[in-house]
Amino acid sequence: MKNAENFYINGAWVAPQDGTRFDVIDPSTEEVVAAISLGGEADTHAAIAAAKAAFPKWRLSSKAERLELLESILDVYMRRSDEMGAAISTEMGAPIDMSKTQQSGAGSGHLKAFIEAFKSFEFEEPLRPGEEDTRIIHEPIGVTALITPWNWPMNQIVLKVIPALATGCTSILKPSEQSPLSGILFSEIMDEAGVPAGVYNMLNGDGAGVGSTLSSHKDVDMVSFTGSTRAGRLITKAAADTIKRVSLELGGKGANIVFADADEKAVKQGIIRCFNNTGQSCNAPTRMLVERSRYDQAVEEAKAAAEATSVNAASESGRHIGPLVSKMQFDKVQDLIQQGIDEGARLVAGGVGRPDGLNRGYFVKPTVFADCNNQMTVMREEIFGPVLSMMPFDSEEEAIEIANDTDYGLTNYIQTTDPERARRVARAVRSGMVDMNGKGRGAGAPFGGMKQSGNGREGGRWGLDEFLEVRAIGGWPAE
Ligand code: TXE
Repeated sequence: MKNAENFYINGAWVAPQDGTRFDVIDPSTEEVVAAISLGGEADTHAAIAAAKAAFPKWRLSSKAERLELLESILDVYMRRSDEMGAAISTEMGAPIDMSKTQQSGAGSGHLKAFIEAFKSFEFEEPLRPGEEDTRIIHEPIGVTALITPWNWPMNQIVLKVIPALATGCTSILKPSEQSPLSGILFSEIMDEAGVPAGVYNMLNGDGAGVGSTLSSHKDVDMVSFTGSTRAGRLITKAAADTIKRVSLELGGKGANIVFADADEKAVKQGIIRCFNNTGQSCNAPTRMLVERSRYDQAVEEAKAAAEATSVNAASESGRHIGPLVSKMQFDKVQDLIQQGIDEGARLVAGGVGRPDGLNRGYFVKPTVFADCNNQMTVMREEIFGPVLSMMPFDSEEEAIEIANDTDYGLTNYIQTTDPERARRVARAVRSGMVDMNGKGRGAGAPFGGMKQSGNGREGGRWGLDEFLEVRAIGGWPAE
């Protein structure tokens, strides 16, 4: 990749001023596939200065001009979408076919949804009909720092960069150091699409260096972050002195409540959903709560589905799950599986160690624990691997109580054929999102969590709102 060691600042690819070298490792082979640079203070300050200088003009750009740019980004993105899928597959281990469809497709899907939301978004409006003399103006917040993770790299990058651009903000993207190749490719797409100099900037770096400098800098008006709850706390603290806006999308520990009357495929679909992307999704349904009369059968179904899940290198085509992203995540997941065993959860599939025949790469066995209780570590911590934890429940009230007994509140799942109960339970569980009976939410629906899962909402018109200040002006002269 030709720009791997450079940063995209002020409309040009520039060599780092005080960067250090960092190896990108293919998690399927553990081999170094590229070298990038991690920026230092001088690089970060240069990116912030470029975004600050570009803001006064970009803030005043017209809606038509911005729409034209968004459409041009979509065109270039679609042309390079397969290349994007390949880059993501190499850097974080998503199987190539899945990466081209789901990983890269998430980026184009969000882009399209933002374009639609943007077209109908009113940046100025009266307070209410008949009160035209109070004008409400939605204005860009200013310079934004966008810090993204490695698990769905393009999903997260598009969810932040595009609304920042569309609302008239300028931005500095810091992709995860674990998945920098897709961020570099995305910056090439932005450049090719004609984004004005300084309006969008990108530099690689780690959290402690570039991430914390961006978070604490007085010229950055907002940080939008997706990643661990741990890093979310550090960012919030680093940002506190400057009173900037901090929008967070953090971890999750979603419950999947399976009632006895659920569709017969509910358990199998729950496993597929939990293991997708090798379990590295903040909204994965990782706690399966099953009504007691169906529980034993569900455990058997889960065991069979886990054993039927194939694991293979990211470069292989076909339907399988790939490795975890890094040695660190591999070690973390192995420890958590061992902890599940030590705390007395019943291991029904998988377990510690690599799957047979895969001696290199960060591969994990698809694992199912049964007979858990909600105090066990495997029920409380976000594991971020292909690990499902199951427990039975006796009543609707108990299921809701278990689902809500968590520090997280991102997504919950409900499986029932009783529409009354579906509505009742959906209202009772405390999470930003609920998916029922295998159906997803529509394009552009708001994505985000409650409690320690975060405080922001991304996607569609809600994603645009995040990057806007709301101003109220009284005595607005009639037009
Ligand atoms: O994430 P980090 P890690 C969860 C998941 C996973 C765990 C650890 O449970 O097992 O986090 O993953 C930047 N200031 N999620 O350690 O550290 C970092 O450079 C500023 C959930 O890889 O949060 C990268 O760009 N930035 C999640 C980004 O944060 C900092 C997605 C994510 O890295 C920083 C990923 C700091 N002090 C992991 N420290 C989700 N919500 O989907 C780190 N970063």
